[in-house]
Amino acid sequence: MAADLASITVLVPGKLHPRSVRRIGETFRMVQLETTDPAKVTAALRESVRGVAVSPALGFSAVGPAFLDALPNLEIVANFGVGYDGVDAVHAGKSGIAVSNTPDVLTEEVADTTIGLLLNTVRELSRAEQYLRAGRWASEGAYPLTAASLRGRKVGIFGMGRIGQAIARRLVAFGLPIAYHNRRPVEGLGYDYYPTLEGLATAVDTLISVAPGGAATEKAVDARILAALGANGVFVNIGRGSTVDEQAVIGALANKTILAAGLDVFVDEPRVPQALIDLPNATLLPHVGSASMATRDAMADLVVDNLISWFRDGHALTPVAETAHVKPR
Ligand code: 8YV
Repeated sequence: MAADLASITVLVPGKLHPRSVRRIGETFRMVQLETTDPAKVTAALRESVRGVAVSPALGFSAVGPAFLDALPNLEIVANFGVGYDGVDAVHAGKSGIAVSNTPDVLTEEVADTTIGLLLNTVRELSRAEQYLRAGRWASEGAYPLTAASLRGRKVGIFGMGRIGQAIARRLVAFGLPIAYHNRRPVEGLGYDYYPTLEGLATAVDTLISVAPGGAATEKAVDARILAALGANGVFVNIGRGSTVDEQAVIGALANKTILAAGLDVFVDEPRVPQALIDLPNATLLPHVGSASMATRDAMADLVVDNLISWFRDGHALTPVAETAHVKPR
């Protein structure tokens, strides 16, 4: 018997990609709420909500235990984004609630952006363009030679998942040696594995963090790691701001403990510390890793396709590991 999707209530708390909102509205009974504050959950929502679609970004309060507990008939939380640190997936898993994310569809885009950010950081492309636009090429002559080059660098990748591997593939084509740190070595991968982040940082001069957020990686890149990277060190973060001690990065850039940093993610987005903005050796992007129209459309579709697959076919398309055991009620 075909599931009557139009009778299933899906709650959208906060802002979500318009394509997801449109498709959820066309497919399900959609209810929108401004926050994930459990106090805003009415008795009617408590009774009816079976799905949630959420994009916990831009200062949006997270999907925490109290919100999940406020929805006793909730079966699935479809998260917009491969990173799902904004959703308490462990609590969801224990409560019999599935969580899905949006892997694969953004992998190559984020890897492309990472290479752009790395090149920009090392060869100062943004600053060189600003120099031209300010008329300084004509008035002062050629832009100064850059202290750094990509040539001869050894790259360490922190977080060798799908995106980390896509970055590594690109850098191999650039002729650079790759090493990595992960909780475990990735089977079948030929790059040098370091069981500690400090060991990796000591062995390389270019560290790219693609690590997911969450308690296990909180402030993993700290003053010690940056010191291990050394004076020729370049640090790039495309993963999550929470994986870095941001004050330590500011200090390391200001004191020249490392040469430069390229950051797409920050601790308290969209707020970026003025001290970071003031540093000429920091290249800063406003979390644009996956932010092309095509890739965001694909992510928006995967959010909705996970909901449809759950309620129609009895499984999520891309469930997260913590809730892989959860089955429909
Ligand atoms: C998005 C991301 O910026 O997928 C992720 O984990 O960080 C990005 O692709 C974010 O999820 C959208 O708000």
